[in-house]
Amino acid sequence: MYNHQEIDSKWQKKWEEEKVYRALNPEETEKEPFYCLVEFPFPSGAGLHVGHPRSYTAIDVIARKKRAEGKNVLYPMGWDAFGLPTEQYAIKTGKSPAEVTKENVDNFRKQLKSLGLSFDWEREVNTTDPEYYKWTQWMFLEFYKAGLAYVDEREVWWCEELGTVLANEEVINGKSERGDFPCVRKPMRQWMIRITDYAEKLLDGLNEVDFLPQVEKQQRDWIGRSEGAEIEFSVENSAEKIRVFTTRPDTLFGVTYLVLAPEHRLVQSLVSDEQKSEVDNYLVEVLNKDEQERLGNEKEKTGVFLGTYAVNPVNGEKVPIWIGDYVLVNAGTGAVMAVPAHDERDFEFAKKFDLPVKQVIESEEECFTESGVLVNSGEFSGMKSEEAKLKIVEKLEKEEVGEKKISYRLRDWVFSRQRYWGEPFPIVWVKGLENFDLAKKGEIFGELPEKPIVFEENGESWIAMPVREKDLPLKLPEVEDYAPAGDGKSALAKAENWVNVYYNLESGEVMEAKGDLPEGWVEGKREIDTMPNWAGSCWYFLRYLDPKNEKEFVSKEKLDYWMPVDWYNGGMEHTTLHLLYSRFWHRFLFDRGWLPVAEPYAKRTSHGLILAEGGEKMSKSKGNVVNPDEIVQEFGADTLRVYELFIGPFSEAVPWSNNGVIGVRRFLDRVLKMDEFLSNDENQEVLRARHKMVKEVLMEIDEMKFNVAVAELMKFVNVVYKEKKISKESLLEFAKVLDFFAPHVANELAEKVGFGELLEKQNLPEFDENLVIDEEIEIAIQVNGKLRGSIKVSIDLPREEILEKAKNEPNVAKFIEGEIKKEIFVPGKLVNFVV
Ligand code: ANZ
Repeated sequence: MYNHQEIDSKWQKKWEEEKVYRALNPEETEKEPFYCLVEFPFPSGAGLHVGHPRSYTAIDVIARKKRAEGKNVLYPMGWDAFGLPTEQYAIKTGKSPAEVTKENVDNFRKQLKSLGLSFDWEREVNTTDPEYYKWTQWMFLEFYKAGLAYVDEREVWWCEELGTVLANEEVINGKSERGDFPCVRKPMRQWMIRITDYAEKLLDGLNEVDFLPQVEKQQRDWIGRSEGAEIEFSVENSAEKIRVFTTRPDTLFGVTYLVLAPEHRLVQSLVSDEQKSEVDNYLVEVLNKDEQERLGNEKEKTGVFLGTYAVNPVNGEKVPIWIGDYVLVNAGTGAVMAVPAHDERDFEFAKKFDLPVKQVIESEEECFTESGVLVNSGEFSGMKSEEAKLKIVEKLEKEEVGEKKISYRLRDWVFSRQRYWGEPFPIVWVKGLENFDLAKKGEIFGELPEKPIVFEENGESWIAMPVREKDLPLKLPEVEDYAPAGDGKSALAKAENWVNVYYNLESGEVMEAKGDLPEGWVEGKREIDTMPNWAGSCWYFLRYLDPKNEKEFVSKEKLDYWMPVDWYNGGMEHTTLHLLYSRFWHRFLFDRGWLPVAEPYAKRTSHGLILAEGGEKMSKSKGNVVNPDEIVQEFGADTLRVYELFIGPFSEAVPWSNNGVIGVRRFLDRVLKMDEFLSNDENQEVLRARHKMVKEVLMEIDEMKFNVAVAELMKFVNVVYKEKKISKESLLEFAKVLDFFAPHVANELAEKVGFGELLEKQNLPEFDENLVIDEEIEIAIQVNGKLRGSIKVSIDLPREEILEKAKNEPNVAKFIEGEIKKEIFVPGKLVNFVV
């Protein structure tokens, strides 16, 4: 048993002394850059979780291999440290969130350092550092100037009892997680960012990058582009018009009713007197559900008749108008034309409320949702859907009751939080615009939004003015108590000296509102919402390039050298939000001329979760969380590292196993005793096994098959133990590969046989193709006795796998499409399929 504590700290100290993981700046090197990135963690009070190192060790292997290939590797780490849990902890304990964050970060850093990960710690960033969020604020002002930031009323969860706004994850089935009090949806003024303007660019960008297929698909689905039409229905005995969005204008003749979202702005003006009380009752019930509850697929659809009728523009037919919870106010136009014969949601609704079903696409089925040939559709009957879509929309366009339309599922980004622990908006709301000389604004502030951002409250109108760039960062003020101020406002509202200011419209200067309002100044209030913690994580990978730059968020030279990120690994749970937001943010800054490339990440991969022993999710409440510190304490860093790589296919969710951990530790103990077999002459079996191992492992690293790579290392060690002989050269070549996975043990082993340098400074081990191939044989493949191809396989490949490979050989596959009657296998020579 080796002494892991001694060995771990010994090598960690050497790496630090020799700065082997330091990424060189472009002016210091001729080497090509390689930028690999993992999602930086939120430094929670609970410390590191065994899930974190799965991604970190995997990309550490990649980083180490790339260094050995001669690349200048950047592998950085930092902290995404704003957020709710820290604020809540601060509220409970009375400590300031900044203090809590510092403690948590120190702990996380110590934990990560104990794993021997090859991060360049000189580039650490922290989103809560004012020198960092200064630039987040500066970037927000870019959105503001470009007209992509605006304010709007949006619904948030509100808990009367707690007197606070709650985040989605704090509300469970309409009750507060804390205290179990009822919560309601309440509209509040929010900052919004117009990400929807970028829907097309974000889709196009996906063609330029190499993302895991399911990641790319999720991005596309989230943006949700659909082509269709907007169609206008008039309302009987009313001047109102109802616009619907549909992807199936070819089914327009099959409309038997319309459905509006309960929040649709026309509901109150369309409801008939007889239906009014029923509708109002329904609204109370449904408006307190959030989108997820309403959309749940298995959920029974609900709705009520408004008592009024609309007119189908294509045939003048009269159809009833309903409201229903399956129609979302924020999608399309918030109203649908229901075609129960060809849409399942409409069909379900029609069955439940006994509404007519009218077939307009030929089919035997009751509800047929595909394209087809039109029937019962007047002059369009007999046309195919594709043609009818064009023709019907053409007709509607001519009559000015409809038009082609592309709709997106993507919504604008709600960019405010009613929280203390976030970036303050660099915005002052000012009153007294009578004195505002609009002509001068450009001289003082540079660019301002074309349309001023105005907010009306209690009959007063406020306009959003920027804090000057030279006054950034706008720091979070200290407050006594971090609990929300009630009324939906964050604790920032309590910092009155900070909130209430005078604003100088001549110079943009801001000062505390003390004494009488001086001439030339207007009253102002600082924005008391803060940014969501997605903001800081949208651009952290840029700051790593130049973390101490005080003049720019990153220098141009550094951007030109490093960007884009070559390889970004992160959780599948971040595919739709973080990945999309950060691509958007980056693309926007690119359009503003600040960045050299449009897409930030050339490649994106994803890892699976680590589950508890029984296959459940690890969670504090179940008491099944494995603490990585304990594993490192008891077994050493390399055991944890190798175990996390060996645990299973990288992209899949896998359960933890303590036996597995012990097995890995045994393997490492065996490794450290391999010097006992040191011999002057080379054993041919070991030599061959070594070349093969090197070849396979290097390949498997690139394919992220880390578990298979570890198995290759184990296989090699078994051969050495069997032959009881290994040359110094072979042992060092093995150590170089092992260094990617278990760097402490690898360096120790190399030192034991007299190697005087760090393995981290070595080049990639080489392999001799001849020595690898020797172990392979060629197998001829016949179908019905005729030669159709051949495959190369390793000598020890089992029969089943050879047959499988043979069947998949393209030229063979086409001859064996039917049933295979017989498989003839002549070991080492040929396979014959009889079909
Ligand atoms: C009539 C129709 C007939 C439809 C048919 C489909 C099939 P995607 O592709 O997801 O964008 N829809 C439109 N707005 C909606 C809203 N606010 N809430 C819920 N559903 C809405 O879906 C577009 C289709 O979803 C639209 O096309 C509309 O139903 C419905 F045989 O219109 B369709």
